[in-house]
Amino acid sequence: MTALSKWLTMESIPRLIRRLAWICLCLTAEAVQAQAAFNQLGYLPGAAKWVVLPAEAGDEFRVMRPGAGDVVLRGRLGAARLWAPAGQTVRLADLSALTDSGEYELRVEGQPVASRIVVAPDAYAALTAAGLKAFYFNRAGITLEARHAGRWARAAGHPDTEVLIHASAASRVRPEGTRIAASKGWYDAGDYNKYVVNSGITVYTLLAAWEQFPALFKAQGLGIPESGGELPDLLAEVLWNLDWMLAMQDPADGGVYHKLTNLSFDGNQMPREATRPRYVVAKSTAAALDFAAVMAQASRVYRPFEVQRPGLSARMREAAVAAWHWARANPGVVYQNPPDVQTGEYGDTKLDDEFAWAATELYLSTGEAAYRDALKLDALPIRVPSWDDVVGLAWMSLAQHRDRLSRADADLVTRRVRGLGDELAARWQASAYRLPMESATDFVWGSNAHALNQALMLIQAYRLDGERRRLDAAQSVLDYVLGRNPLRMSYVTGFGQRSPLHPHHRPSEADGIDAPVPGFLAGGPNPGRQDQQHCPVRYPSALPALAYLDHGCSYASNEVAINWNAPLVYVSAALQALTPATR
Ligand code: G3I
Ligand code: 9MR
Repeated sequence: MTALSKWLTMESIPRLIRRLAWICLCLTAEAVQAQAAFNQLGYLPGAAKWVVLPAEAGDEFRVMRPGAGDVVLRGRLGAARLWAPAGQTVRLADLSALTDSGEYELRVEGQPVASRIVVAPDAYAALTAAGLKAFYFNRAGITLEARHAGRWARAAGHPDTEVLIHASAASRVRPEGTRIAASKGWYDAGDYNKYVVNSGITVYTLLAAWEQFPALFKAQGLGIPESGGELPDLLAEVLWNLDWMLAMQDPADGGVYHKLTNLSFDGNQMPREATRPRYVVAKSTAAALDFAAVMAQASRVYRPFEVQRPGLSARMREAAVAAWHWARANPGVVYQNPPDVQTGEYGDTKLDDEFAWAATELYLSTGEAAYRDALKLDALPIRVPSWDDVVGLAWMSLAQHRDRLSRADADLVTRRVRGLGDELAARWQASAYRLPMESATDFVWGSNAHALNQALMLIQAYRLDGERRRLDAAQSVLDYVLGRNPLRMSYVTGFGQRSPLHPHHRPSEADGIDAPVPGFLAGGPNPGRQDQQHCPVRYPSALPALAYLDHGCSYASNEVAINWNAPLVYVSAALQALTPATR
């Protein structure tokens, strides 16, 4: 046997094809680094339009209509500067003066390839819709019909109508092994489990998008089973998860189970094939408080729909109050996986932020002074939110509902939110890449969502004072996840010229369809590379902004998750709604 045929026998053909594709991808990645990086979906006419070029680019850029010789914009590149997260020296081109809609060619001295730049008044409408539709694609317990899901139609799985009470969750009324129903909800991510803590920030962010931009969402048809029905699509989609969350509360004491899960992660299979028993596991303080916050918020959001959903708003409010009381009586129950449970932990040891957020939402929804008294506003810090640090969400709601606050509180809220906006905008301004993502600690597991949550806080500040640089900085973040990054990746499946093809998402991997389920944001570069030992290929780089692997193995850089898609929807909708038509 020749060496070649021996090698071919050892390597299965599909594996060989995958390897070759991988090599090609790496070569392409090398080549593209020498080109322009820009927002691959396009820019709104009135938006700031930054393009990043390699250090070797010449001094001048020209922009023309494709095929036409006339130069519509001419300018000089900024000085070459090092952007540490990628270890790259780059130059910036400012195309903001390009305010007429259409397609353009960007030509830069010394750069052989022209870049195609799009300016469009509805640049992010399809993205917002697809980002929301991704939640529908991740619904548990429902068949996705072809008329809604297209080629990603699939059979129902995980009905969760008979979930077991795990030993860690046992009570007198519900001993170990009791069966309860806790159906519906969204799968958390690439796995099929459902976690209350992560549902908290996710539901909040989507309902906040509704509270802030109702007109945009009222006009939107997502093509989900509820479309054309009694509720706007966004509220119908979110209710799918709220219904599940309500079932995670123990009616006996108001406590909330931390998660609904298998004992270990399902394999790479479709929902219908994954039939192992599921459990609700231990109550926790974080779950109770996140639940209380979200139910309080939902009770005010769904209140105008009393006719369509009689009693729903009141039920949510009561559920929120009961969970709050449980948390006050059990203030330090930190979740840790019991020894026989190996799925996502979402453990959180710092609970001050959850208490502040829940008190805030309860105060805004009930107006009761006791909740305001529980909120130590003067001493409350403000930070960019994440699943385990939700204090920023309290500030966001307070800013949105300033009219329900005392004058002194309203002034304090304005100062603090603007203060964080100043900090993020200053980082953006000083950055070689025009991004608030600067330090290694920004590039965490789910770094793309961290970037978008920075944008979300910038937008809160912009809504308070209209300072343009805050909006421009938020735009830069969306540009970053849509292609203005050193890998020139649009990190949203199905969107842009180069997007993730192999997200760590069980349906995308197991459905036999080449294209991944669309509209999902990949977690993004993560120098922690916690999955390297489970991957057959190496990460191309350990540098913070380059540590990304478009491979199904890479749950630490290429998974999808509901709490990552929510800020994508929020930021994309906010920029679409807030960006002035002209500069
Ligand atoms: O809390 C420490 C902090 O003190 C320290 O400074 C920092 C330094 O890296 O690390 C912090 O801990 C990190 C933790 O998230 C909290 O942010 C860990 O390093 C990091 O590994 C951990 O990542 C989480 C990951 O699960 C592993 O637990 C992600 O945030 C979280 O998004 C991810 O969530 C998973 C679910 O468990 C299961 N479903 C999929 C989902 C997405 O991958
Ligand atoms: O698929 C799991 C993913 O959803 C989680 O985010 C990740 C971290 O908890 O874990 C993944 O499961 C992996 C497990 O942790 C280790 N063995 C390989 C599994 C993925 O194939």
